[in-house]
Amino acid sequence: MKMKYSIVLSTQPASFSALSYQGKLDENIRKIKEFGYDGVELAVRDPRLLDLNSLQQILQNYQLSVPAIGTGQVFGEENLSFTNPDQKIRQKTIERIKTHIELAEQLHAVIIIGLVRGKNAGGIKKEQTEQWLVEALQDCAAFRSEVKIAIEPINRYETDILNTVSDSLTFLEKLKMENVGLLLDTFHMNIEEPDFVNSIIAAGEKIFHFHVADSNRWFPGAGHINFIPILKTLKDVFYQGYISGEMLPLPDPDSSAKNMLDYFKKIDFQFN
Ligand code: LER
Ligand code: MN
Repeated sequence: MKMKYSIVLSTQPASFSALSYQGKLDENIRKIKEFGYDGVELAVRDPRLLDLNSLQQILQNYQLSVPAIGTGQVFGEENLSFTNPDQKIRQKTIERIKTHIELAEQLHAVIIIGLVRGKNAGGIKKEQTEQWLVEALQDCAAFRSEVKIAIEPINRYETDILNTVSDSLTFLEKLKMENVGLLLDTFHMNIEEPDFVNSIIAAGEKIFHFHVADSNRWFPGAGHINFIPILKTLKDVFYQGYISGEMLPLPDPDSSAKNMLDYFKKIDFQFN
């Protein structure tokens, strides 16, 4: 089985550092295609600012799909989250994410729930925070049951809600929504998981999307993560989705993008 690869492009300039490309959709999507990627993951702050027709035209011209849509900028740039103690902000966040879900429906993409879940706020019980998160995700998941939503376990330095695969799987059991699964990211896994292989096996068919970056968040091959067992285990659990590069654009965006694909080409042939 040939793995499919994608890389992150932010549809607008943003402050998050692990973005390979920002803006200039036509030019950047053309490059991503030329490098040999199968898809482009879009990071979108506000879908209403996107010209969907022209985006679809560009995607069609270069024959690239959109495996996933990132939503972290909703929190990073606007401080909106599902667990803000202010009910109006929680509601505004749900409404915004529903516009992402409508976009995902058009593009057949998975919706990523990363930092938009927020953080535990001072003076609020953790059970309350979790309940707000459950309610928000149930609302969003029921809005379009055919759109998959992927919760990303994120390392402890970025949030204190759902850091590990194990906690996130327990959370999914509470949520009871078939169209909600997980996004595993090797950068976060390297910090939080006891073992890459066992965590991928535990998540199994709940893995809806997969981010890669090496231990230093550079392209795979630039740090000390061993991607060979990771790739092998994704194949063993019959992962059908994309391997998506969410990495620092270093030493420069194009070298990083090319190096990631060269690296995976080198290790992927071993399993075919
Ligand atoms: C987003 O996919 C991610 O991995 C987080 O580090 C966002 O800060
Ligand atoms: Mn990620």
